[in-house]
Amino acid sequence: MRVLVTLPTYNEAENIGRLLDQLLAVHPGLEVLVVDDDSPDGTWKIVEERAAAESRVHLLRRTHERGRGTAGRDGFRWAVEHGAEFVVEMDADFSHHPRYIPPLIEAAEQGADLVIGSRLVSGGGEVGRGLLRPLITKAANLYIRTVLWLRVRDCTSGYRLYRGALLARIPWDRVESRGPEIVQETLLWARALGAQIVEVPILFEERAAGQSTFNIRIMRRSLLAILRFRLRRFRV
Ligand SMILES: Nc1nc2c(ncn2[C@@H]2O[C@H](COP(=O)(O)OP(=O)(O)OP(=O)(O)O)[C@@H](O)[C@H]2O)c(=O)[nH]1
Ligand SMILES: [Mg+2]
Repeated sequence: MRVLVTLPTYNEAENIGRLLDQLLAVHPGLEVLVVDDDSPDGTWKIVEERAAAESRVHLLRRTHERGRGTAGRDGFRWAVEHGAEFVVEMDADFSHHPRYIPPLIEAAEQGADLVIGSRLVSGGGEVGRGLLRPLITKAANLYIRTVLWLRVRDCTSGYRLYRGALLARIPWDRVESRGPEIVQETLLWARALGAQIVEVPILFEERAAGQSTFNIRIMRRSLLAILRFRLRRFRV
């Protein structure tokens, strides 16, 4: 499998069908894995029907666990088991547009192990999100880069391509994040493994439809997780 796109989903029924159409059209060698936590709105059902008719669509339905972090981890493990060469993880709400997959792949073909779709490099940004959300993005990144000594500009972007060989070396049993802070934790594992990390610009758009899971409690938990990461050892 050359390119696998993993999509953690929770209540994305309004977006998932159209997103799958667009993703399958990006490249004939591209496959998609949806990791759904038994969404009450039936996202998994739409994907299940699609997977029955289309061999490039796969569903991992999790009924005993919920969380953006553990869903991401399970998607990556699936990708490693199935031997994917490149693994793109992205949000399923059209904030991460499929049009950026080709430039992500291009950067990986030039040698990068981890390619970040970045709002904070020249040409990148956020559109349709008012003044506050872009400001939160910038402040969160300033904090994370300072605490964790990271040189990456957009440490909170969840739109990324990982080389499968890099994912295979991450010790998933030691990955602790249950929530969105997994995005920072995988970055720290990648750094510990000596990965070549590059950023390519993306325009992050407001979600197309459905409800956001973002709230103050999640943000506070993520900010605290950063302090815990500072105190942890990421040696492999
Ligand atoms: N499997 C799974 N996916 C989740 C969970 N929480 C969020 N997601 C998915 O993770 C992605 C990002 O979540 P969003 O709710 O868009 O969070 P966000 O992007 O920080 O917030 P907005 O910018 O306001 O949309 C989306 O594809 C969600 O469906 C969860 O508990 N389990
Ligand atoms: Mg979103």
